[in-house]
Amino acid sequence: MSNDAVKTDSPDRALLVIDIQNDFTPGGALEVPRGDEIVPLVNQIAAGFSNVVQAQDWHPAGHISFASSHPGKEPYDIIELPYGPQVLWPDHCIQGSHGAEFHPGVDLPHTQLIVRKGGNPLVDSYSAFYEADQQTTTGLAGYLREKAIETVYVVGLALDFCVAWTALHARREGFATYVVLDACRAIDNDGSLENAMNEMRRAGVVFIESRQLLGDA
Ligand code: VGL
Ligand code: ZN
Repeated sequence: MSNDAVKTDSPDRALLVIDIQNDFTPGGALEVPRGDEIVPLVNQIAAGFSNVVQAQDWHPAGHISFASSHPGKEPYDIIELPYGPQVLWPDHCIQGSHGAEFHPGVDLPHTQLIVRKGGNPLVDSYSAFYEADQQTTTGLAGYLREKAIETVYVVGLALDFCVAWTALHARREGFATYVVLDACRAIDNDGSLENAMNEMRRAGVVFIESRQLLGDA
């Protein structure tokens, strides 16, 4: 590792690994194009961190974000819910299903905390910090603060949904926030990627590439 690599193993830094689950990788119910490609890189990045948190999308059957819960609606339609607009998705990441399991290539034995989200049948939760009502907390910010973590690095799926919302909420909670772009893949539905990138930039999220962490730049 060269001297200019970031010291990711310092105790005030955490890696947040978002939703690398079977349903978000090719062959899954809500596949993110080339979502599986990031798995070896994420393993390699994570090996340098002493603090690793994983997020796991974890919905009950019949979840409000599923198009199948809304007669006449199709996946990717957008509806208005009490907490705002909701993209409707294929049924995915149902609690206890194979699709909800982490991708078999994910090798993160030192993960300290797994945050399951999306369990409220009536509220979606892209972010690992807050449900889509922007109020109901998962407890993650408190966990990170109790561990005196100041900086988070975010990787995973999907860049334009769960990674972006997690990064935005990390900023809102006052964490220095980096998104490692080559360790993410996007759904990119109807401008979602460009919008997410703009929102993250506006919020002060910093975009980096994995070589800045791995030290082979
Ligand atoms: C996600 C859509 C629905 C994600 C989760 O992990 O980005 N996207 N649920
Ligand atoms: Zn979901």
